[in-house]
Amino acid sequence: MNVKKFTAATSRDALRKVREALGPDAVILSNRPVDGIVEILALANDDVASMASPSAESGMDAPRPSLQHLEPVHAAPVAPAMAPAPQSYANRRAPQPQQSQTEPAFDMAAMTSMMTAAIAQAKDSAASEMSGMMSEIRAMRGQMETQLAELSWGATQQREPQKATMLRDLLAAGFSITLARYLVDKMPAGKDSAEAMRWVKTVLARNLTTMADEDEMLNKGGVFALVGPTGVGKTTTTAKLAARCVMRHGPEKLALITTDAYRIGGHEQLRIYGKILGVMVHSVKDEADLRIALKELRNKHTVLIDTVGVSQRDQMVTQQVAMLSETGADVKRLLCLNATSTNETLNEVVRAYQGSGLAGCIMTKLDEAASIGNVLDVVIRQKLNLYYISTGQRVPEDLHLADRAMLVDRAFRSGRAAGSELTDADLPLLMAGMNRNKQGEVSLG
Ligand SMILES: Nc1nc2c(ncn2[C@@H]2O[C@H](COP(=O)(O)OP(=O)(O)OP(=O)(O)O)[C@@H](O)[C@H]2O)c(=O)[nH]1
Ligand SMILES: [Mg+2]
Repeated sequence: MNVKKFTAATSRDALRKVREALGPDAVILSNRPVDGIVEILALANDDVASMASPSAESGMDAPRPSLQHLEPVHAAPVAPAMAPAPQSYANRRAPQPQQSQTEPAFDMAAMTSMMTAAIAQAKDSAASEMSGMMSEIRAMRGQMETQLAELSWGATQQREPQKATMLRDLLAAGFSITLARYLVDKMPAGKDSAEAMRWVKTVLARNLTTMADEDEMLNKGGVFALVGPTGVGKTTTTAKLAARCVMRHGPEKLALITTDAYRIGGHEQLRIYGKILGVMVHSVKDEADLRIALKELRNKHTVLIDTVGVSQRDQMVTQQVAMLSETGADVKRLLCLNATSTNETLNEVVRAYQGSGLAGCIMTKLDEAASIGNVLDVVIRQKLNLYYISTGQRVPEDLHLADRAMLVDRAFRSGRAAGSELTDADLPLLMAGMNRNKQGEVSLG
């Protein structure tokens, strides 16, 4: 193999020299400016061809650097357009030429490209190592937080066992971990279990807002819409409320509206109740209809709107909220909360139906609920005004005013929810888990 060096003032001149000496098929090994002139290292095409069978020329022991490392033409700062004819590039892919010991520039080029490749590889592996380390650190941090929380709860259990008992009772009653923990954290130390229970019940009852005065509500009247997911008892509760209004003011002062115009027989249920009570039932199908109906009925003392049930996960909820808010009348929305639903579902329901603000809520199906801490929790934390509770299907008997102390008492009497199977050993774990996926904040008075 015979690597030759050519120098000239310009690349064009240097290439011309290469062509003259080695022919048009010469292979350019490097092309770079050196001290203001251009230096080209080139190989005759015949030499490259002979390298295809290196043993014939240089023997088996000769070192064979890969030709890929010897491709400085593109890397060189001189324009590649100046390189020779394309067929010669193909030849540069011929396997393993012998390295010339007499040409130091040859080694430099190989070294440079090897170093560039090595640096790029090192950068890649450093980046992936770093991200691996970061996720390990995160995992370790999570574990440490969990263990610290476990330890801290373990210590609390030892130091103040009545706090742990109280926590278990709250969870057993169906209250959320967030609220249970908040209460236990705030509970003054040194109470025995009876005192602790009294304290918790007092705080819960104090933070449960109920309709201040039914007489005032019934006497004042207005437009009320019962809203909520499907089957929670809106129509039944509307009928119960209608009966209460009729008993107070007679049937003429009341009007009933149903927005259930498209389900087969949708409005029939309310119509039957209306017939029994002697109250007209109006059926509306859209916002325009509702506007007209409310305008016509503006002389009524009370108007009750029974809405069609919409899942809290349905986009229709937003439309319904808008429909009721833009009627021109002051429509107070009362959300029916099914006491048998889970805490998470009820929170979702409130969020979906909140809109620009709910006037209040009605707890339904309390008779069917195994524990009622879940629904009390939502009413307390979302600071909803609890108008009534519904305890059965009978119209009008099964609708009652909400008695705060009675409801809180009942929560602890019947409470056999998820927390009921918890043991002392489970509590630290539960608290630690909660630490990691922090739920909504609580603020009670
Ligand atoms: N046990 C019990 N059942 C109730 C209560 N309230 C309503 N129901 C029953 O629940 C079922 C559904 O009640 P509806 O009043 O039709 O419910 P809705 O919210 O109007 O339902 P949709 O209009 O379909 O969304 C009926 O069988 C009611 O009798 C209650 O407080 N306790
Ligand atoms: Mg209904």
